[in-house]
Amino acid sequence: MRTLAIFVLVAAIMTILAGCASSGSTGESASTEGSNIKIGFVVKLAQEPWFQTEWKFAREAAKEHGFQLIELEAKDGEKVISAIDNLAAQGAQGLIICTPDPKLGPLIVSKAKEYGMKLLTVDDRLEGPDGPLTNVHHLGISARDIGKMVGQALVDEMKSRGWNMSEVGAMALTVDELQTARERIEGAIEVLTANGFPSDRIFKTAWRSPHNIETAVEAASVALTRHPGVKKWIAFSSNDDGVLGFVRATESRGISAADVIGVGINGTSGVDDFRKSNPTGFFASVLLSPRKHGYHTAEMMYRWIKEGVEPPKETWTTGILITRENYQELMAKEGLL
Ligand code: FCA
Repeated sequence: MRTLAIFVLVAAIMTILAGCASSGSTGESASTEGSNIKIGFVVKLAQEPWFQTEWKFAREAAKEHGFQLIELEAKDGEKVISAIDNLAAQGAQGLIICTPDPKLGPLIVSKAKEYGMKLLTVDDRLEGPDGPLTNVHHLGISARDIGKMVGQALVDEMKSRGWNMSEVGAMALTVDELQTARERIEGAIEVLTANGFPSDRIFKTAWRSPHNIETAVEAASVALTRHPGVKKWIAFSSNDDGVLGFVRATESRGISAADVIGVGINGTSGVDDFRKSNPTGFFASVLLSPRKHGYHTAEMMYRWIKEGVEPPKETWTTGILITRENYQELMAKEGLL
């Protein structure tokens, strides 16, 4: 009896150890037998639901085509270097990356070249001293158009609430070092001002890295303190998290959700507010397509390595507006619920 108990215990420990070993820290997904194609997918901020969702779809492509996906996070230049070295050591032939800093462009290009890895950037474009590195294959969003959608959604909702624009404050949490973020903000401002929103009531506030909800709350709180007289707010940023930070900051100051209209971009974080039983100041988001950014990029890289099919130099994706009224249907269509 005692021997049997020890045997069961040892077997249980071995099972646990085997489980730990197979869920290695790089988060590799299973590969089909025989396939030796390995693709690294490096993102700048793994805690952000957007990047989790990109990975999830990339994993689907890996499963379907039978290649190995290696998921890594790189929050700064040093991490980018070690991630690429790590991928090379594992024999990866392709690198898909959303860089933590576009200025790392020349370094990333030369590292990929050194290891003979094919390179595809996603979301954030690499930059050199003279601007975007347009000869690196890239898939990103049509940032200015999506920014315009944000602006239009804000205008429409101000109208439907009967707000007088001259009494409203517009808060923009900005990431000026990132081209796609700049264009999103510019697009929104263009539509707001074209519809008569006073430009001197648009308050831009820098959102520092890491760009998560906490840092957005900090930036927004400071900015709110500077404008105590503003009673009604609209808010926009480069993504959902910036707007969610602003909304949380208004809540902690007791500003009513009825006096806040926030419109985000991504959909993947903002959806949490739509799920709350009472509406918050997070009114809408432009839902992007993480399937295209994750599955499609991984598949393009796979075909490039396997069949020599070069992806298009540039791919620009679009978005659709979601609110708490329609998000379930629209996100389900994207395979997101
Ligand atoms: C940038 C943003 C992300 C997402 C992506 C498409 O990387 O930081 O939140 O919007 O573009």
